[in-house]
Amino acid sequence: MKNVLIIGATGQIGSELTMKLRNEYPNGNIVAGYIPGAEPKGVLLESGPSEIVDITNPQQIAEAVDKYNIDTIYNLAALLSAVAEAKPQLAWKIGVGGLYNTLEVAREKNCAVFTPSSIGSFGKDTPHVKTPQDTIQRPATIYGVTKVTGEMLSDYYAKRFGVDTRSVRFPGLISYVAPPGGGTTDYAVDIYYSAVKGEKFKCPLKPGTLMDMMYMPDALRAAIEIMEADPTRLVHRNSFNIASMSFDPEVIFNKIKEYVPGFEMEYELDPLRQAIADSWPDSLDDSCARAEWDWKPEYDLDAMTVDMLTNLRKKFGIEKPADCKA
Ligand code: AKB
Repeated sequence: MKNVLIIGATGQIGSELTMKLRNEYPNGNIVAGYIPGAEPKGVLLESGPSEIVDITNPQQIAEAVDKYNIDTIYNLAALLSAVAEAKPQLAWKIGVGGLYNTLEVAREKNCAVFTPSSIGSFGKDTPHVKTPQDTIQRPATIYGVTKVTGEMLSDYYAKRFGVDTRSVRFPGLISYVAPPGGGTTDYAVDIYYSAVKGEKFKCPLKPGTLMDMMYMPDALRAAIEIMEADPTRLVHRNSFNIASMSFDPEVIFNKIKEYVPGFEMEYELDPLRQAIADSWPDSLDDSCARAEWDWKPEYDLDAMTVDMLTNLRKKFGIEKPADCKA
């Protein structure tokens, strides 16, 4: 990778991935693609080039690729699961139409393409515990339908046209930098915000709802390592299970309470998010990613909790109370 276009560069993953790529590839063009209304700001704007690239507009993708001699595209444009249920047509237009536009530009201009899939690509018929790499994928959400379609279309472009498409299935991503919007796993981000602000957390999912989660630094590393992986070792491409931790609301609440003893939580269930979460795996088997490109997470729940609490306190200028350990 040298010259990289990130489509959706101001979103939850994009804003951090763009900065990491700019730090790791200082001699390349790392271009932040954004849509009007979601302009890059601050260091994201100042540290490198940015261009309006609406994924539903193939000409804008092609022009950015030509202008910066792009060799790799990170396609991060998507509506997350709960929002996608409210706008299924738009979710398809961005998730599948946008991917098609990206793959066509990549085919014509010889770019590699990363498109994240998700634990949302699985459904209720999938084995839920240690979900295998290759298994049943019959999701009931439009988000999942776009992700499975994306995995298949990306594999098709690799086999049929030789486009270097690669992907990982992200679990719920947790970060203190950009807030997520409209996901089913987002409670696991919001809970940390409540803990540092001294608020009682209203949990939208019931106890026992297990899902895979990952701290953002591991997710960013995965997105770069899969694109740098030796292609001769890859048996799979679209898309690899990756995992680092699996927990339910009680487990993350009790972990935070170890550091913030006065923290409180109550349940206020969101039926849509609960139904989606119930259809998703409890935990993924990521042994193929470990074997084919040496994937290995660095953060567990404890290390992530300390880092989240410390950085959110810094972000909001909140002093650590005397009874808190982080
Ligand atoms: C969501 O909850 O929609 C996402 C995901 C797991 O893909 N965070």
